[in-house]
Amino acid sequence: LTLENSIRKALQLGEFVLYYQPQIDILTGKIIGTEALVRWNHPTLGLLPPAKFIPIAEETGLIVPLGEWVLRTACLQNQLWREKGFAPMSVSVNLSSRQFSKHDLVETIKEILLETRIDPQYLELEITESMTMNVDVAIEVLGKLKELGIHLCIDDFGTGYSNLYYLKLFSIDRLKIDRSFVRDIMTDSNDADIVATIIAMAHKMGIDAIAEGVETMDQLDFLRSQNCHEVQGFYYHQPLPAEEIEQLLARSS
Ligand code: G
Ligand code: G
Ligand code: MN
Ligand code: NA
Repeated sequence: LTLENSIRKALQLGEFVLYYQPQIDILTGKIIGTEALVRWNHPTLGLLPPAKFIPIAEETGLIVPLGEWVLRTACLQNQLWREKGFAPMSVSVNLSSRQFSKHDLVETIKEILLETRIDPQYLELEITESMTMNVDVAIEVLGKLKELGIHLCIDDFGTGYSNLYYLKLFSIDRLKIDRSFVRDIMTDSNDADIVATIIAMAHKMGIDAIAEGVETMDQLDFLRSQNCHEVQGFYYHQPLPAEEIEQLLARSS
């Protein structure tokens, strides 16, 4: 069996699973959202990280059905938590450029919103600047997605070459500061300056900033001092299965 066929079969057999990494408001300590991160619960190889199958899924186009499954599952789970009475929180879903070139992305998302009854403002799509997409198509598609009321986030902010161009072109709600900058905040003054400047720029533009890869209290203190109050990282939580997120929510409510 080729890896391509294995992925196709795994989709049919329901072997993919979503983990969710909490996003925390450091002022309240509360979970304000999660990022959905896919894993493959492989029958013989165990739990496989995205790096093992997303690149092939992208090459073969299987990212389209897989991505649709991720979107539907993440929205359904988020709405389920809402209906169980937990405080509303957002769910962020990573999008590959291949999903953009597929013309019915907007229709698919419309269907998923209706079907899962998630309030669109609680769905955030994470796009990266490395996404090699046609700018005209992107403007059109992202514009239509915004009209649906969902939110857009630039992932890995700072690592691509056209970050600022994206901010200019698209109506972005949030940017996620790449963890490579956060990692060395305390030891590299260039990284500290870059992070501080990204946060200030975001605020000036009315865009939220979230820092990813936060692992230490020092990093947290620095971010707080720069008025960045949304963080994601091992300092708080690793990506967790839905059941464990639910336990966290139950404990904090
Ligand atoms: O889960 P992990 O922490 O190993 O994630 C590694 C990367 O895999 C993430 O940075 C993200 O870009 C990618 N990834 C995870 N889940 C998805 C998904 O559902 N779709 C796409 N396109 N990428 C994902
Ligand atoms: O940004 P992207 O969508 O690529 O990223 C999510 C990835 O980042 C996941 O693979 C997740 O496991 C990883 N991650 C999340 N928090 C941390 C952290 O605090 N430190 C490190 N090193 N990686 C993290
Ligand atoms: Mn991401
Ligand atoms: Na990232």
